[in-house]
Amino acid sequence: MINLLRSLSGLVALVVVLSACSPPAEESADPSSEAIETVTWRFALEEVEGSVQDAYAQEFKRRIEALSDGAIEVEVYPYGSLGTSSQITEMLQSGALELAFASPGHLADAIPEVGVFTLHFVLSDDDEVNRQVLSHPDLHALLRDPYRDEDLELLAVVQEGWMVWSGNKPLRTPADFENFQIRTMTSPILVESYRAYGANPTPMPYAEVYSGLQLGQIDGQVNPIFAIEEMSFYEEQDYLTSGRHAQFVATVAASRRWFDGLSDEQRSMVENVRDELVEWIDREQLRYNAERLEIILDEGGTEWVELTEEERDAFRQASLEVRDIYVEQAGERGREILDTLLDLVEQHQP
Ligand code: 6CS
Repeated sequence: MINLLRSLSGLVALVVVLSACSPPAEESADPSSEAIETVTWRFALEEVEGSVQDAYAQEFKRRIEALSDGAIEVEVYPYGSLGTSSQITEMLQSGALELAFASPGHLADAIPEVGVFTLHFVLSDDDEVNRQVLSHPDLHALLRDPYRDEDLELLAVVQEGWMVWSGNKPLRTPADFENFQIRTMTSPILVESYRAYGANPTPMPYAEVYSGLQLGQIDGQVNPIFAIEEMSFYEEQDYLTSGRHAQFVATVAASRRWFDGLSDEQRSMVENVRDELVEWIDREQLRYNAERLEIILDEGGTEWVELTEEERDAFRQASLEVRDIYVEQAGERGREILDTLLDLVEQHQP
């Protein structure tokens, strides 16, 4: 953790290094071979090595490098090597990076419309339905302009697992959240979701959560299981409560200028790999979350609490008013995105 913070404080130096990087095209140094043009695509993560985002980026890298016969090299930058989620997004917008994960929980600061993915009880309880909905072209078509308005190109929307609340008590009812200081990601709409339960939401960057728990600055936090394990949050908490209130949804975005400058062949390569990875990453995230829960429970000291349907319903009712706040923040485009998302979920239910 200390290393992570230290790396974050080195951000300025790294930005300088990245912006001073040679322009993407390089010539092969081998004079005997025909000059092969190679380009480097930089892909930044909001999660550490071994995470779901890392699995995605490593597989993207493997497939792009193989398909391009080595003409394209993908460099993956895990969380800690560049900066916070918001700083990574700024680097993508300015073209200092080509590709990055951008989670709505942070990105909705810049693109309020994408805050739809932070609303509670909007998606299906069924992972397969959610996968189909989140990759649906109708949804992507509506999100495209909000991303492009911010100099980004939306490539993929990925579910990384059910959000789980951690704390030193079980969180079975909205009353249990009364004055509970819960760390949230930084977007304003997420804060509203927890205000609706009576909690005291405290937005902060991912890198500060562990020390926040350790120092008692926050009572709990919310994340998918794989993240709670790999960031060691569970070590500081006695209970994990699963209300299946929302998936952790991330988006993969590209620099708009870079994407527009790709050749037709490169663009279809990116889009084909993106499409192939929809099912691949969903299988991986399910496996990651199941395995990491076992690790946490085997270690002892953390109790797993699953809400009943009746308990979930109390949260569902309390969450509904936040949809109106979302529409106030995201406007007409937001309303259309929310209605489309709800319709798609309905249509895909088995
Ligand atoms: O809680 C967060 O801030 C982060 N959680 C995950 C699982 N991924 C990235 C995000 O920044």
